[in-house]
Parts: sequence; C-alpha cells; structure tokens
Amino acid sequence: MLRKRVEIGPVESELWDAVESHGAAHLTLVDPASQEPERAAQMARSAADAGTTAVMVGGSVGATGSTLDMTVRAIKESVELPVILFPSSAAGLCDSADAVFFMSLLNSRSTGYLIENQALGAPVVSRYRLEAIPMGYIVVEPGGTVGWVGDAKLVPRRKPEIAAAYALAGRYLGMRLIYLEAGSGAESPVPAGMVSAVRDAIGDTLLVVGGGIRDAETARKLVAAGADLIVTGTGIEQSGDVFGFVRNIVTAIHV
Ligand code: 1GP
Repeated sequence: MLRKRVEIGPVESELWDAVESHGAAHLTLVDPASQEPERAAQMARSAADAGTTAVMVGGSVGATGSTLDMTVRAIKESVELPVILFPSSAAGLCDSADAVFFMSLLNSRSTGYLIENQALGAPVVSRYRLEAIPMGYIVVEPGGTVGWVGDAKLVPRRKPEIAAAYALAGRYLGMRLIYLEAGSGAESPVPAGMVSAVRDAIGDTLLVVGGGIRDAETARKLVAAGADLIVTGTGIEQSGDVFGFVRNIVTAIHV
C-alpha cells in the first residue's frame, strides 16, 4: 500500500508564504476573556486591514467554552484570515477555528503541560478537524501568568544557550514552530540575543516571538535577530488605534 508522506496543512503554509514573501509576519493575539466577541471581531478586522497574517485566539484564564467559541465565530465572520487556537489546556479548543498551535510547554515541570493536556485534546482536535501545527513553547523570564499557570522552569534572560537547547530539542522532536514567550504584558520582551541564539540553533524552523512587544522598533529588532513571526496581544487590546498600531509593526518588519 502506498502511504502519503506527511504534508504541511494550508494554515501552516500560509504562515510560510507570509514569511517567504515579506521576510517576517505579524500575528494578532485575541484573548476571548478580555472583551466581548463584537469588540474582538472589530480588533481582528482592523488588524487584518493593517496587514496582520493570522489571528490567534487563546488565553491563560477563562478562554474556554462559549466565550471562546463565540469569539472565534465573530472573528471568522469579519475577517478572511486564518484563525488559530492558542490553547492553555485541552479546554481551549472549539470547532469554529481553522487550526490549533498544538504546543508542548517544553520547559514546564508539569507533565500536564508537557503531554497530558495534549493527549486529552488530540482526539478533540481530530473530531473538530482542526489543522494541528506542532509547536515547541518555551517560556522565558519573567513569564507572567502563563509561566505560573504552566509551572514553567523559566529560562533566565541572561542564558540564551538554555533557550537554544530547548528549541533544538523541540526541532529534533519534530516541532515545526518554536515560540519564545516572555509572558503576556511582560515589561521587556525576550532579549534579542536570545532570539539570535535560538535562530542559530534551529536553522529553518519557524520562530515565533511574543510577550511584551509594544512598538514597531522592538518588533524590528527582534526580526533582525531572527524572529519570523511577531505576536502582539496587550498592545492591540490597549491601543485606541488598532489599525495604526499593527500597521506600524507590519511596516517595520516587512522587507
Ligand atoms: C502572549 O506572547 C503573547 O502569549 C503576547 O504577549 O500580550 O504582551 O503582546 P503581549
């Protein structure tokens, strides 16, 4: 019997296309627990108009059930972009999204965040026909809520080689994306030196960087250091001008 080789799905392909066309891309993070679905959809619409590549939906606390589903549905009705779930547990899944970042928190001390939530969530991902995008998630100091919830052994900011070792392990385990996370609302993002150490270690693996990115110049520096995909959540939530905020970042990171 002829078996097909593994192929990447359409949403992951879109991420690659965006990175190949522009050198880097922006992802908009929406936490369904932070606003009503209508407001989430408006933010996604403005971000889409400004050139974001996809919308991630998730959060550490309360991003589940009907709150999650209604937010994803409202976003899907107002933008054409892919909607990718960014779950903090097996409860962060719904069938209205296009794909899921199927993550393991590589530096968690808890087997729950390494593999148990994934085992509980996998049959649901299959039933919902979500595209699963394998991702190694690494939480760096200060780590914020996700560091606490995920029981992360935080990577020290001055130890880029530790982040690089985790990222390389993720690549060898078959993860096609690596996400360096400083925690939502972090005072400072992941240091550029750590981003470049991870980039050097993981070759062509897509590198996502998020947490504490609030302006275009910071995003530009992180891309210059090797980030492929820049995630912003808090900056969008707090901006009175979502289009302008995203447009500035997109303009700074695109070549
Ligand atoms: C959090 O990396 C994301 O998971 C985004 O962080 O909210 O600080 O933009 P911010």
